[in-house]
Amino acid sequence: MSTKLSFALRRQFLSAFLMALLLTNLASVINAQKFEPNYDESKVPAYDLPPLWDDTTAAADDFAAAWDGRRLELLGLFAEQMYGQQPTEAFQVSCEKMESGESLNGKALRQQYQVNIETAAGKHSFDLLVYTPKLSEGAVPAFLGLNFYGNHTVAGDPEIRITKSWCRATADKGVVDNRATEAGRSTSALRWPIEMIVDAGYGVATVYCGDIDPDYDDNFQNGVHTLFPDHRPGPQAPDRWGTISAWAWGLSRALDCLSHNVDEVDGSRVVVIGHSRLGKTSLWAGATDERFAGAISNDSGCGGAALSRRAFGETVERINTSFPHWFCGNFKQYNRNENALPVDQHQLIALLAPRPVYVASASQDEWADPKGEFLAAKTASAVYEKLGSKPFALNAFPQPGEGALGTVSYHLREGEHDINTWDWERYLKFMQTEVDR
Ligand code: GTR
Repeated sequence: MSTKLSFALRRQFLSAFLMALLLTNLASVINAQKFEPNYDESKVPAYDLPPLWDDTTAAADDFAAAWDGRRLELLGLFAEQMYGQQPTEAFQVSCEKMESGESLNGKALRQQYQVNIETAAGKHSFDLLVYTPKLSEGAVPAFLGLNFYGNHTVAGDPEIRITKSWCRATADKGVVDNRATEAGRSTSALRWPIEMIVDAGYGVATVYCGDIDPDYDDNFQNGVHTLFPDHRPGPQAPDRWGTISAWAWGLSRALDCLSHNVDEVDGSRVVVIGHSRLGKTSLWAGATDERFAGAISNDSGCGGAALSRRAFGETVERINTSFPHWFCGNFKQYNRNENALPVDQHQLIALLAPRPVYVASASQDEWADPKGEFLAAKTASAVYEKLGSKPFALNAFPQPGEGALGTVSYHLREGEHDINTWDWERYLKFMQTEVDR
């Protein structure tokens, strides 16, 4: 081939390539522009919520016994249509103490464990960081929650092990080339008021979510998914477990360790807590694992506490597009088709009953649909009432800065999408009045 001809070909190839690139970019710009969140209450579509229970359950002499059956049915639907099925294959968990020491001027005991999970396919480990009050007699109730950027971000103790897992690139969390560094230490401490929790007499334990399953779409080739290659194999399996389900399953393995290996924590009084995507996870963990004594969902929004059918702020289509790995393939059928969903999030909250549950929103966090979160909690409370709890204390959506404690608790913090001391003060009261009694 002459040099001239090959040059022309290359030029042709280059312009075709550039055109393709332009079109792809254009498509994603159009896609991104196409989504206009609805923040207008009058434009919320008409909807009927799927019932908490059916007529047979309602007519049963023993509601609690009938609810057990209905609960399993709903749990199955959520697993199949939304979060994906967790594996049922055998696995082993071991919990190795890696480090311990005093913290907070001797007020707290810090412990670090490596939780190892083994199956025929291999081994996967993650770090569990635990703080408990130093002077407490016996085992204490504790909060367990995932964190976004590594255990070393929640407190300043230089002994906290730095994760080697992939981290989302965020400069102010000290992440360099998707890896955590020393610079990230204590950068999320405002979200984890450890001293306040320990002073109240409780423990707090955390795991980096990315140590369980990295938060990006890779067709589930990493994290705990790799331990179960035969479980819904192939990315096309419509009920393959998504990342939220994997995180929730990891929280259960952390609970295995807290219950069996950490003497300072009372495994029967561990409340699972999470903010935002990790709040979606805390609800699903509490639903799938009845050993959790309660659950707290902070600003969890779409796919968490907010009713999908309201399509207010973030919608099913939007979340499935931005985060295709969070839910299972089946959930994509409900993009712009929420009314076809056989479940909605009030039923997810009801799966916690009769265990205490706390749903919290923030007044400026419209993307997460505070009112949809409130309505889901209020609606779910009917199951709690049937099972013997006092009625939900709020008749109407509260003003910013207000809320009410109960077996189903709710508050609307004034401010943005976040979790802060104001939220935690209420979670501590919830722990005192609803769990530690
Ligand atoms: C957003 C997402 C929300 C929420 C949030 C978070 O981008 O749309 O559903 O999960 O992230 O986790 O911070």
